[in-house]
Formats: sequence, structure tokens, C-alpha cells
Amino acid sequence: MEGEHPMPKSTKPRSGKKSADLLQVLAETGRADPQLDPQLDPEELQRLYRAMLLTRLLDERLLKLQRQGRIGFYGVSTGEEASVIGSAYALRPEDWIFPALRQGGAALLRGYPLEQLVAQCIGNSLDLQQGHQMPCHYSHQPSHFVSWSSCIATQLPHAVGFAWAAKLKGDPLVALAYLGDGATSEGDFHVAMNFAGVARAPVVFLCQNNQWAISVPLARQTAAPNIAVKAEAYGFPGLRVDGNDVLAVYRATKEATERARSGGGPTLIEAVTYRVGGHSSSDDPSRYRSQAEVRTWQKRDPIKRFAHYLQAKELWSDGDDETLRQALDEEIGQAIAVAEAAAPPAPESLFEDVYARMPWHLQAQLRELRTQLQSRKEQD
Ligand SMILES: Cc1ncc(C[n+]2csc(CCOP(=O)(O)OP(=O)(O)O)c2C)c(N)n1
Repeated sequence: MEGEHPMPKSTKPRSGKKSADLLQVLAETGRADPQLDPQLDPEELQRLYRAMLLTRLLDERLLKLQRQGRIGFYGVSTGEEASVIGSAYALRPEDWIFPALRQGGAALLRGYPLEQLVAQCIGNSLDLQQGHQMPCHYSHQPSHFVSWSSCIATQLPHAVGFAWAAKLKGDPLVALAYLGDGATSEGDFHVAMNFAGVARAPVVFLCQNNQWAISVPLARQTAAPNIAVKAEAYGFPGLRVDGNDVLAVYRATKEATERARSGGGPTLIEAVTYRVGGHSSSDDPSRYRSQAEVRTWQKRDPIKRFAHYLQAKELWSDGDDETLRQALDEEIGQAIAVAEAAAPPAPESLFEDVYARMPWHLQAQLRELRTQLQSRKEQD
């Protein structure tokens, strides 16, 4: 399989070492392996496609908003939509997601309202977090989507703790923890993987190996032949899937989550994909990687591949695609309009959502703020 999915030079596993096979359901032409096709029904397939396309179009619009100074920061998931949507789709509503930077599409799939996502990037009063978090660091309790700390890999021990608690309580829940290839070099990765293995916690680690951690290529991240192999040292399965193949990602995650739910313990899934865009709106990737490498991966676009599959099944046409794109563009435009119309957060909200019981010194500062706001009002 490895030969069918060649990687650019800088991201190739070391020669001479055998790496695990890559699970692929869809060939790059969109042709499905009949033995591996999960046989989702037409509505489900179209829902997956819509979610991937929404993610792509939303990323394009929000990055433009950032360039226009209308939001402060943004991180796209362009090229990684199959890894995000295929894995999130494998969960049950009662399961929980511990995301990293690029999983906003998963939150939307699970019911995060689009205008609230945009408002989160702005940080205004429509934002559930009232601007307390960095833009693009979403959380939405009803979707079981947990807030992320920018400190790389910290979500992994959180996910394991959650999963272990669920196991102790006898709740049949699974935690899906997302991470990038760079996160595998953090101490928290080892802590989480080790503890998950020992406790046989119902957690699935979904590593989007997008080949880069800002400007650090995979070849400088690890001397191991791949990321999936690391699971072996912790005593649980690790597997590699084609991260640009939504059905392969879905299939692998479904198997892993159901094994976890039935007491079979954790799994590490390495979704082999590529970060087509910059690391974030603050990054210029042309300073450290070649356009030829980017173009190679752009040819493996996960959305186009899935569209070919749907077309071959006569579930999709170019006309359907155009109609959906227009509808999504409109939906995004409306969400932006609603989000931008919201007022800034109330100054007092600075004091909310940190302590269950506010300490005395913050109570004093809050009183002082209120007095100042009142006297300003009287001056106006
Ligand atoms: C502990 C820590 N070290 C460094 C950083 C700076 N930093 C932010 S994102 C990032 C790279 C993350 O790469 P990866 O885990 O591969 O995820 P990706 O962004 O590629 O999805 C780094 C080093 C950080 N946020 N936290």
C-alpha cells in the first residue's frame, strides 16, 4: 500500500524500515474496495460530503476575514477534512471530543451552531466563551466538544482522565482525542499513552499526521518509522490510515471506538494527510517547504476523491455540487452577518467562568469595575 501512496521526500519513512500498512478504502480515483466499503446509506454519505465541503468553504472565508482584520487568528484544516469528519462521524452523540486546532468541522457536525463558531473567532457576546479563549479554540458542551489549551498535547491526558473516569463509573462512553504529529514529541503524549494502556481506558487517539508541525517536518519529529508504531510500546493497537480517504478514517475510527466501548482499551490511529495551508494565519509556509510538495498533496484532495466515489454511485452530480456550494456560501455569509452584529462581551464577563466561587480579591476588582463603568455612564 505504501507504494501506492508515495510521500514527498522530506516526509518519507526512513528507508530500510518496514512501516505498517496504510488502510485505504477509496483509491485516489474514488473507486472503493468492495471488501472494505463501510456501506453507509446515501443520506449518510451526502451528510459526510456536506460536512467536509462546509469545513473547506468556511476555512476559506474565515481566513479572508482574518486577513481583513475582522478576526484575530485562524487555523485552517484544508486537506485534512476527511481525517476530521470521518473520525468524528464514527462517534455516538454521547461520546466526547478532546480536540486540537483543526477540528471545528467536527464540532459543526455534532451541532455547534455556525454563527456561534464564527462569534468564537471574533470573541464577542454571541461567543459562548465571551472572548476568553483564543480564536479557533472552540468548545460546545451540548456537542460534547471540550475546550482546547494551545499548549500542545495537554488535551491527551485530559481525554484519558475522562475516559478512565467513564470506565470506573461504568458509563459506555468513548473519548476521541485529536493531535498532530508534532504533539507526539511532547511529554504529555507519553503520559497519556502510557496511562491509557495501563488503565485500558476507552480512548481513541487520532493523530492527524499532516507532515508538518509549523516548520518542523515529520522527519525531524521522530526517528521511528511512523507514528502508529509507537502504540506498540504502550501495549495497545496502532494503525495507519489514509487520512485523505474519509471512508477509511471512518472505518478505522468506528472499529476503534466500538472496541474501546466494549472494554477493549485504547487505539492510536495515524491518519496520514497533509497540511495544505499554512500552520495558521500567522505563518508563511513558503519560507520552509516547496510548492512542488504542496502540489503533490493537493492532487490527493479528500473532497474531490469522495465526490468521485459519490458520482460513481450516481448519488452526486456537478449540478448538485454547484447547488450545495452556493447554499453553503449563503449559510456561511448569514452566519458571519449574525456573528458580526453581536455586541462585544460585557466588561464584567472578564470575571466569569473561571471560579465556581469568586475569590475576595476578584470580587473587590469587580466592584471597582462596576463603579467605574457607572461613573462613565453618568459622564456620557
Ligand atoms: C507546549 C507547546 N510548545 C510549543 C507550542 C508552539 N506550537 C504551536 S502549534 C505547534 C505545532 C503543532 O504541530 P502538530 O502537533 O503537528 O499539529 P498541527 O498544527 O500540524 O495540526 C507548536 C510547536 C505550543 N503551542 N505548545
